[in-house]
Amino acid sequence: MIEYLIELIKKALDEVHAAHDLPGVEEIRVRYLSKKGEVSLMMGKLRDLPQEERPAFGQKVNEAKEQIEHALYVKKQALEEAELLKTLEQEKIDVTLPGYQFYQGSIHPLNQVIEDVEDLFVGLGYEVAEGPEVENDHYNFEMMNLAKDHPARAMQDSFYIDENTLLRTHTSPVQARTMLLKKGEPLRIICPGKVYRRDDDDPTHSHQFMQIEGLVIDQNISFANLKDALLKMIRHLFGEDRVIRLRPSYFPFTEPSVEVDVSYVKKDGSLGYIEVLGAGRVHPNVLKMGGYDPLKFQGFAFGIGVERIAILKYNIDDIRHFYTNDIRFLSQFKGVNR
Ligand code: 2NL
Repeated sequence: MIEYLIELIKKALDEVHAAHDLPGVEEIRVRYLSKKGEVSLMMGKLRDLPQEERPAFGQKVNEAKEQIEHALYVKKQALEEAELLKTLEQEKIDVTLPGYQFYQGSIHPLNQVIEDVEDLFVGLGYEVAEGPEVENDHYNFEMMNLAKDHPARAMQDSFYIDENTLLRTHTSPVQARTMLLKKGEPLRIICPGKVYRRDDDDPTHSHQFMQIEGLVIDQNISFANLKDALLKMIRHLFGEDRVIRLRPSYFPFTEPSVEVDVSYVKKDGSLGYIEVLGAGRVHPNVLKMGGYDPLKFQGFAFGIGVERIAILKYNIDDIRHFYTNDIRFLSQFKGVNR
């Protein structure tokens, strides 16, 4: 019996050794170690032995079982590792292959200008304020010192929804609303957004365009504070080598008012100026209607056309390019300013 058992172990170990895949290993395990396997059969033979030989033989059968189990375990590990190595070998990726190019959109050039100006002024302590595009006559005109029959209303003819409701002609009504919200507290805000005027569209005019207005109200605000803010904005947008020139002008909501020109170097090397925005000290009537005592508070404000800035910065020949969503135009502004 013992000889047969030793023979059985030897046969089993040889088979395990020769196995070359996992199903083969499993087949050997079933054949030797399952309930009706060869090793269990040997256990069954225990009854045929005389009483005194049984413990020793039982122990031998158990040892046989452990030897075969161990051999199967070692073989299984080796085969699994070999399989993994094979998979890794086959699935090797070529990291030098060029990747897929996904189409990437870009920030609209008008929004790039707006974000650029926001970055500057937020850094200077201003808040960004927004408001509705459909406005009341009261916020759009009355609070900006443009009474019902004011002649300057003609310059800002608009699209009316009814007698008192219109598409805003500037972002000033956002500033009017903010003044009332602040209830006499000092404020520093910029208001970017879409505005509308009744105009015939051509390369330099659009009935809808973008504006950024700025408004500062506090005590001891001088004209020098306005010049400082304007120069910072112009240099941020066009470069640190620029200077500005102020010319007297008129707006109903500021007094005094100025047009602001930015310098540029002409082809012959001489200095030229080009108009970029309007500004001024906030009119006392506007302060009063906004809830500020004009004897205690002063302020300055400016308004800048976003299209005009983008046209000058990027040398664009037709304002309508901004609105026609031609990818050939828009994709030229990828990564500008960032
Ligand atoms: C221009 C001129 C300007 C303002 C806008 C403003 C707003 C308040 C009070 C006073 Cl709440 N002024 N805004 C002031 C001066 C000029 O815009 O030509 N924009 C394109």
